[in-house]
Amino acid sequence: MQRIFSGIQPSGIPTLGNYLGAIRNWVKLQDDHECLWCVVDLHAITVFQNPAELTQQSREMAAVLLACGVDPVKHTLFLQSNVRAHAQLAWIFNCVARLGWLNRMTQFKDKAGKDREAASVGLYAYPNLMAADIHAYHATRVPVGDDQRQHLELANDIAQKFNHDYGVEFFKNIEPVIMGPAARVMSLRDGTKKMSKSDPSDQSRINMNDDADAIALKIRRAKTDPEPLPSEAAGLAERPEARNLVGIYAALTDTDHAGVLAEHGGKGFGPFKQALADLVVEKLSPIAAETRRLLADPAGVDAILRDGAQRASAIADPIVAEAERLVGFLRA
Ligand code: AQP
Repeated sequence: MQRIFSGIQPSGIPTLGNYLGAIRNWVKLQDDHECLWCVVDLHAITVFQNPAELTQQSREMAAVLLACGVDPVKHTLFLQSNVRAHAQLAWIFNCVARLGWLNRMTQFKDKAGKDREAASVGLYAYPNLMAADIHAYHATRVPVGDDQRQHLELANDIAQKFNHDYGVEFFKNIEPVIMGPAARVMSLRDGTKKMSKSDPSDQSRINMNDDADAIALKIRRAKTDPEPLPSEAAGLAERPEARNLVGIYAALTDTDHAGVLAEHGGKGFGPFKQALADLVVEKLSPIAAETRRLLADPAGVDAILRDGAQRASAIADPIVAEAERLVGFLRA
């Protein structure tokens, strides 16, 4: 069975975007892969996080993943900071990766914005840590959105350079797993920006713990245009907000834009938003209820994460110890 690694940052409450673009796919992959699911708190602090909130968000993220169907018994669910191997290997990779390679990473440019000098060094070196996350387990498959492809190519460049520099065939080539048509969920306030858990506006996103009223209100207030829905998918081309709402509906009913428009084309946004709100509530409320049940016993969630970290360390520690030996570190 091929080994999969994937991570999610506890930088806020997970959103409908994280669910449709990542978590839901993770659950499907569990059927025929050995999976390591990681709450990547080391990545989260590349942007400042309030410490108490980070602690709480890490536990909540784990609870949401469990509530969505992540299996912590057949697979492994853990916190990145609880497995030392990630940071240890990342340092070696900081010394393998070249500045020129990182300078080409478009996500850093996007996330750092105009004031690059003020971005943390961690945000810049983020792709090296991501490479370490994967290579520490000799994972060969990584489910990613399109925005992460460049980072995976870098992870392969790092593996090749390490292998070349130390004259070994140690780190493996990684393949991206692209899951079906890209479900990229956009902000409810701006159809050209992706929905993000750290967006300052809570109205821009559906949180996985929003209740029915909050979901209905956010969808009712979602930005749209004055035209009714088109009857053909091509009619969504220049209408990012309409396309986003139709895309969410399609993803939640496992159909495509055309399938949704066959039913709702020609309707105004009033009735369509009502139908969408009902659908989102129907799909998310059982997950929110299960998340609340799990969080009522925080020690229980922590015990699952502790067990996961032990099992993850049992895989990663020997691999990273071997990488250190290859580099020439004396284990005195
Ligand atoms: N809007 C989205 N639509 C589809 N997929 C999405 N993902 C994130 N946003 C959307 C996918 O979720 C996974 C985990 O993401 P992450 O937490 O590691 O970082 P991110 O992509 O930066 O997610 P956010 O929510 O936007 O976090 P912040 O606000 O902290 O930057 C990834 O597989 C991602 O593709």
